[in-house]
Amino acid sequence: MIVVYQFGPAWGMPCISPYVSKLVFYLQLAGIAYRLEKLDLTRLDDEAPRGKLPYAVMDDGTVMPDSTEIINFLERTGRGRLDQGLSDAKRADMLAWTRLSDEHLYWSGVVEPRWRTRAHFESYMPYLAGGEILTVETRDAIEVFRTRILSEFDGQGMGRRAPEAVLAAFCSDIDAIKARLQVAPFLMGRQVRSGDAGLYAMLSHIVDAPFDWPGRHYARQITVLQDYMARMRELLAPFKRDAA
Ligand SMILES: N[C@@H](CCC(=O)N[C@@H](CS)C(=O)NCC(=O)O)C(=O)O
Repeated sequence: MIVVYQFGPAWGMPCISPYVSKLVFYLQLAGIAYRLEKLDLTRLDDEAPRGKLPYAVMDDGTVMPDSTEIINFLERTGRGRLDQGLSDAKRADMLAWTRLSDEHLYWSGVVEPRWRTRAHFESYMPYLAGGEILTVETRDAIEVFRTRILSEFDGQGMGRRAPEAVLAAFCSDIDAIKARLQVAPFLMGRQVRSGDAGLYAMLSHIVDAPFDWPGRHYARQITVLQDYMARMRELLAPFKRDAA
């Protein structure tokens, strides 16, 4: 059984991390057995191979980082078959959408509202503490982690934009996703594929997580997105046990 390391569940999702949620959704859709293990922030650098979650311990004991790398490995080795039959061109398209979601939308749609906005960050802290009481020491450790994430935000470049420019970048990504989903029920067509696990995870972390900001309102009023999310929720409903 694959062991997936995560922070902890929240808001009806398997984890407060969209990348962990993505991997869990993929494993559920692909019918691959897994178990979740909690890892708290203070152990991240010592235990997670790249200091990030998720990472997974595979059946043979191999430790693998990165949601996309784990999914690609499972598909390549035939453990997962969600992408079976996709042409090389379709695979290339799916990779581009995955990069848009993981490497761009994440920063504008998750980090901006959750980590940069002080009031939201205060309400996020208990989740980062894994539901434990917030002691002075825990708060301090979480504040250090915030500085680290905001420095990555800055390094990526999104964090150097003014809030209005972040919102504009966010809305263009959402508009592109809307245009894509207008022509097919799932990201790559009529069938659910591995890319849907990531896209749906990112969208629910934007729409269903309780961080109220203009981007969330923008995404919430798009019917095409709502319909897509409802389709994905229905597919994932039988596995709801791992959600908070
Ligand atoms: N490319 C990685 C991204 C993972 C990632 O950034 N995870 C965040 C949680 S949402 C994290 O652990 N961040 C810690 C850090 O960046 O220091 C993946 O797809 O797994």
